[in-house]
Amino acid sequence: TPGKRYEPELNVLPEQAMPKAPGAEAGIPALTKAEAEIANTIYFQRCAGCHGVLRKGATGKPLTTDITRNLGYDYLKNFITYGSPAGMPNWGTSGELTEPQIDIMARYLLNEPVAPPEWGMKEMRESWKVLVPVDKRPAKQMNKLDLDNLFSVTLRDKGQVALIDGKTYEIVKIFETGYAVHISRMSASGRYLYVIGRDALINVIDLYMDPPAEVARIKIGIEARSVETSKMHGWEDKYAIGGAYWPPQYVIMDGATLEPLKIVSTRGMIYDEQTYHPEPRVASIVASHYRPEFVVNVKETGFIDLVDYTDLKNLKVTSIAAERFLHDGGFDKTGRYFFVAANARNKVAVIDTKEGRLIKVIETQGDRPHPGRGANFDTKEFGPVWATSHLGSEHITLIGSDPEKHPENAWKVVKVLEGQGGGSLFIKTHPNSKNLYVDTPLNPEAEIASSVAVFDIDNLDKPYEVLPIGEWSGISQGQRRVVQGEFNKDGSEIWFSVWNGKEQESAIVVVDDKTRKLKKVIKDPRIVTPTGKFNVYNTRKDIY
Ligand code: DHE
Repeated sequence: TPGKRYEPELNVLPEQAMPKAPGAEAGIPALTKAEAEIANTIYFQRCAGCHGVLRKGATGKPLTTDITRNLGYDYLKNFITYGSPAGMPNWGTSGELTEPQIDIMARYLLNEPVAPPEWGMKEMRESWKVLVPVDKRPAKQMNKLDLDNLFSVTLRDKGQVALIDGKTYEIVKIFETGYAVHISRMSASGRYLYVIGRDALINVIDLYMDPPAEVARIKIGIEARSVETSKMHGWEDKYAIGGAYWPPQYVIMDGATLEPLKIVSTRGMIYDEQTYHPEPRVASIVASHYRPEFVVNVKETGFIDLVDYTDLKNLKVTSIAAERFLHDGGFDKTGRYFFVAANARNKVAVIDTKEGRLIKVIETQGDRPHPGRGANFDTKEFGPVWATSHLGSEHITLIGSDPEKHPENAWKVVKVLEGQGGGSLFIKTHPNSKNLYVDTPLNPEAEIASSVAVFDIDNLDKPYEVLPIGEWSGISQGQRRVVQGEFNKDGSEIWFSVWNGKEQESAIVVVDDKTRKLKKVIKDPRIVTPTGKFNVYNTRKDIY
């Protein structure tokens, strides 16, 4: 139905995506149709992000039946229950999956994966809804908010984002979004806020309205992680782009209405061995400031596609062979060079977005780099650097990023720091800050997961200070994972999420950057499972 609303509670796989009751092969335990539906939903919610819909593996190991049938039912059941030090969560002992659910999942993995359906223009247009037409929207900002200092905060397990005022710390408004909503990105002008859920639902919020309101939405696939908007001078706010995990594709849309204009499949050959991959998922996307192009990172095939949006009919895509398992990344401080982590390859690829070419693929000397957007700062010794922390080790890698004034250091690992441990996801600083903050939310030690390490940028050899953010939150129950620092507009404060279980209290802890002391704890019963935070100004200007 055209304009159908996609409510968060409907955010399980659509009916047609459910696998048929698998035909029992000799010795392979079958699932009833009801069990297959449960398994498919759990797989989508918990497993597909790392293992892929077709189970060919990426961040997680491949789980195709040639492998799972060798491992056998008991092994799979134990593995799901207890997890592994290599990063597989302990779904059973953590209480997130019950024993009957684990039994179903172990049997499910012994059966062939069933590909969910495709999602083309017809499905996109049916899901597309303009809630406020462009001519009914205000011509200028109608509210009194300091738009540039708002934060869009992911309330992960609620399928919502909270708009929080950066000065008063008040919640301005809460918006319903897609399932396990993932990231927020801003249009170049700062007017439109785009949010994408794991179920590939994109909502666009008009910050000029009083109060800010959702103005359009679309579902661009069945699973997705990334959304971005055109930022080139002359093209501000014109286009949005969404990248999907399933089907593996990206779509260019009208920026104001989300009308889908052009869908491009990413299926194709792996960059080096040149064998076909059926599920090359779209990971991070950034918008070039130097050319009218989107930089689209394709995970499994290892291509970085520079998508020229000036002529959608005669679409020009520069496909750069980089490295497999591209994931997240960000610009250097000039906005010209883009660094992206190929995390399962321990590498970072650097692109020159002005010249549209690969500069180098660099080994990071740590295990699975995971920068978020990374951190840019000037060092006395090496000049400007871009830095990443790692998922699998304590290393923080600094890469020289100034080929003009410091050519001897450019695109080289100039220094490796040691932080609190592995399990880091995000690293952050700000042009006005002298501190480098490193989180470790996935570290198995509760104390490390609930604190951050701060390095002194002017004296990187000085031991880091540990900020006990979890303790500062005043919350005593739960896991208190501290995740993703995000600065306010002027760089005087950094906000951290204290990410707890859905039924437990969570918080946002604001740290004064100069003194590294606690400034404010934002608590509200509506702040459930906060994770990513996106300051409007820093996000639209790519400041990090
Ligand atoms: Fe993310 C960014 C994918 C799990 C919080 N995450 C990204 C990006 C990708 C991605 C491709 C880059 C988007 C861009 O810049 O265009 N994330 C994935 C996964 O596939 C993965 C590993 C597993 C999954 O099943 O989804 C995953 N991510 C998580 C989480 O569990 C996190 C910690 C909590 C949550 O909210 O789900 C999480 N991811 C984030 C955040 C960003 C992000 C906060 C943006 C960081 C930024 O500063 O830009």
